[in-house]
Amino acid sequence: MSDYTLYIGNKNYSSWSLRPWLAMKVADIEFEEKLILLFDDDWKANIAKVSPSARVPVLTDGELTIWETMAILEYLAERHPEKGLWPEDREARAIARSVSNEMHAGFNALRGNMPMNIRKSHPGKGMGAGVAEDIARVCEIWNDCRSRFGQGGPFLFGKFCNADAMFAPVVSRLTTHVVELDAVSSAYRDAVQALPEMIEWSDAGRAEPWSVPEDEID
Ligand SMILES: N[C@@H](CCC(=O)N[C@@H](CS)C(=O)NCC(=O)O)C(=O)O
Repeated sequence: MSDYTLYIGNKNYSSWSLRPWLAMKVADIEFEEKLILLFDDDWKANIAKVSPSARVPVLTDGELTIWETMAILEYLAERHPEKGLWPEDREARAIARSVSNEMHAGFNALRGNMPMNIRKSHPGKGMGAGVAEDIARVCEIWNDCRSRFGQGGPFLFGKFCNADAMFAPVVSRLTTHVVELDAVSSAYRDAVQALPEMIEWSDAGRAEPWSVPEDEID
């Protein structure tokens, strides 16, 4: 029986929650999942009980509480070295951490203008100021990682790792907004979307009954 509990937000919208959830599922790390509904009447009270930052995701390991997505992914990689959550090769691992942290810290135009909304299709919407530049940089990262490190599989560093978990919500946003991508980037997007665990999350998101006005752009 696992000691892990992962607190997540609504699957249709919660891009940050998707990241550790997907990493744990693909790595086959057992955990209990608890949903905290985003922005409903009890949101603030419920989140305050589990999250020091009042945000999801939060991972608990017994008595230990870990928040912030990168900290959770680093903790999992440290606790489960055999799962390959970071690439084995030192240089590849350094670049995987670089692109993951770049994702974590940036791409504000893309994130603000194209919120994750799995059940919707918004072709042509969301191209606000700075979005094209953010998408170009995402595609540059994907092309660079695929050509330098992607020989062993369809993901950024070949085999699925934390860097793919970090970019999974971007894949979802670009799908919702039907953004045209170069050949390498669209093949990578399709590989992420074809993961059974990504399909499981997306199906669950589509089936959720809740609509969150804060995360809707129309
Ligand atoms: N820097 C945080 C961001 C987490 C975050 O913003 N989560 C959103 C849900 S996807 C949230 O909890 N929003 C609630 C709020 O902003 O009050 C992380 O890396 O985990």
